Amino acid sequence: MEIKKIKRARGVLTVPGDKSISHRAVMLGSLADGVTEITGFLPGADCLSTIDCFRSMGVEIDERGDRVTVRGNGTRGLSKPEKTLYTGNSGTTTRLLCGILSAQPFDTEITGDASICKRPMGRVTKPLALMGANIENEYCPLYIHGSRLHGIDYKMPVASAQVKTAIILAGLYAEGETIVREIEKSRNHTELMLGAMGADISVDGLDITVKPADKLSAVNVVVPGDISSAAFFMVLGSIMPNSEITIKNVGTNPTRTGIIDVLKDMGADITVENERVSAGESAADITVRSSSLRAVTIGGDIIPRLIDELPIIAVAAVFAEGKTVIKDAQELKVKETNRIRAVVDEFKKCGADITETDDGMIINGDKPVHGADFKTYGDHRMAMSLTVLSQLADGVSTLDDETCARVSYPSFFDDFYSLG
Ligand code: SPQ
Repeated sequence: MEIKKIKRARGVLTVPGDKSISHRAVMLGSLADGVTEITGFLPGADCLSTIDCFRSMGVEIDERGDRVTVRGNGTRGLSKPEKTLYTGNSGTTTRLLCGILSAQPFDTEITGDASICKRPMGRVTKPLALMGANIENEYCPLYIHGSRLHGIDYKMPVASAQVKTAIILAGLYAEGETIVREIEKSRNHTELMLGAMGADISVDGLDITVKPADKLSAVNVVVPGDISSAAFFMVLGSIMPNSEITIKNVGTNPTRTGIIDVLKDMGADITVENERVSAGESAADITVRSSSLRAVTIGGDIIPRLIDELPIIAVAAVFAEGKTVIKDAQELKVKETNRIRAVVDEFKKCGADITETDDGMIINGDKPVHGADFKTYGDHRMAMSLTVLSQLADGVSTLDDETCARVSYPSFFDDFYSLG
């Protein structure tokens, strides 16, 4: 597909619901007693995979675009699926399911697409095995034999919300208390939602303690817009001359707002207004106007707060004056594709001065860049980052496969072209 150029980037947008919160609302709603009404749900391919998996286990879920009703079966009410659970492209679905399924009184199989089959699952199966879980394989397909679990005290080797959440979910079923100790704070949507549903969960700095739960109480979930989707427009609006983009109702949970901090450090003109909080999740309207960006160094404990935004932050760095260093981001290698290698290889095609490092990349910005024929590697965040890069580069660019954007942002191209 050729990326058509928009003449300006001005307007007001609402991005679709937060992917991480949408997954958790379906999963925890399925395990709760009562009816969970979800508004602002993300009807992207990944969250639809989560719905399919829970339907296969007997949960009644009515999906009407961004409104979803989940009639929970209770913590002990899932039934054995008739066939292998298919998680598509979704790491979140696959890893979080491992935590829940390892404690069920039945066996299950999980698999996903070619990308999922290459993503490491040992990071969840190993701590779950310490709890007594019996999961065959460290890559999909996974064979999960339902087992009796016991609590553990686990220090996480990586900063990962998916690993943390898989252990917490297993902890709901385990005998005794489960403690997860993070090395850096990762997104905390699970902790907030479980707390709202009445689970006995407490957080002390980087340590989370969860006790077994016989019952979770359904709550209605209002999902804010996904800051990871808003990020594409925050970067576009910062760089394109004469831009002014307002993105309404964006989730601003502090475990997710690293992109705002970094863009502000780069000199971006960003305002965050009308902040409000619902069930512990904050949301606000974000306005971004054109500015001149300067290079920064990004590393350390901010990385988990912006891990999914690093490809679009790399686009910002291409147009920023000076040398941007992204470090401590080796987790990017195990996403939908190796996002360090993919960003470096693709950005080089348009003339960007970018070098791969062991744990990130170095970008010498503010050099002329031209259009190119880009590959997305079937990765939604690559497709959308390359679209913004194509818009800002001189000349014509194409993407080999833009359809993967629907994993997290089905209306991305409509919203993008609506600005021009
Ligand atoms: O679900 P999936 O495929 O892992 O999606 C990604 C993404 O870019 O959308 C990562 F590839 O987001 C993860 C994120 O990187 C979603 C997530 C979550 O909802 O818990 C946590 C992060 O992953 P991790 O490995 O750091 O826990």
